[in-house]
Amino acid sequence: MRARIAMFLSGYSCELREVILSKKPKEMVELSPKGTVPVLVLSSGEIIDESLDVMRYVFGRNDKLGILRQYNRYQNEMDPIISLFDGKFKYHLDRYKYASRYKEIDHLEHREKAMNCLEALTSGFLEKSNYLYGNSLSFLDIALLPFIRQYRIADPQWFDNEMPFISIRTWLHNFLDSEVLRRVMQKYQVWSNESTGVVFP
Ligand SMILES: N[C@@H](CCC(=O)N[C@@H](CS)C(=O)NCC(=O)O)C(=O)O
Repeated sequence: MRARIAMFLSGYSCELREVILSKKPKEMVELSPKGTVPVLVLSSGEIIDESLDVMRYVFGRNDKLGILRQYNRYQNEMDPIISLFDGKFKYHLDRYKYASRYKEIDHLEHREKAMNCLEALTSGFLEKSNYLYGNSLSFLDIALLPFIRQYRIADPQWFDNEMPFISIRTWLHNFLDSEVLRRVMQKYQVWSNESTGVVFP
């Protein structure tokens, strides 16, 4: 989702090959053995298979919205928050979200621990705007919102009514209602080596 949002906003286009993670095509794993998405293959053959690197790359090619320029300026502030969410938040999110896979542990404890990470976001811009930096999606919003979306999906009723950080709730709902999300969440036919991908965006 990070990569798709970055492509959509930068206007960088690619051939998109939709995959099912439980049935990864061998062509994907041959190119990127770690078996995670996104995998961006450049025409030079270079592989970029970390979502943040894909974001940096596509915004580096076309930064018409100034998202990379702003990221470069505030990188010292944004990077520790991205690491917190890629690390600690994701760890607790997985254990909260996949309660059945982690039976022996209390998933509510993980909900709470993930929520403590959200507190790191409440002191800045969110109090005044629906975005983390200024008045539009920043690199940091794009990096974090897919995780917050997952966090809500685990228990929407709790997130929408009881989760205590109202500015986070408004921030997410603004994103859920956005044209950007609608465009990047379109469903595509699963790719096979007998089909061609689709042009995205
Ligand atoms: N650090 C990686 C993590 C990517 C990642 O874990 N992606 C998930 C999907 S959101 C995945 O491909 N999981 C592999 C699987 O479920 O088999 C990145 O941000 O690119």
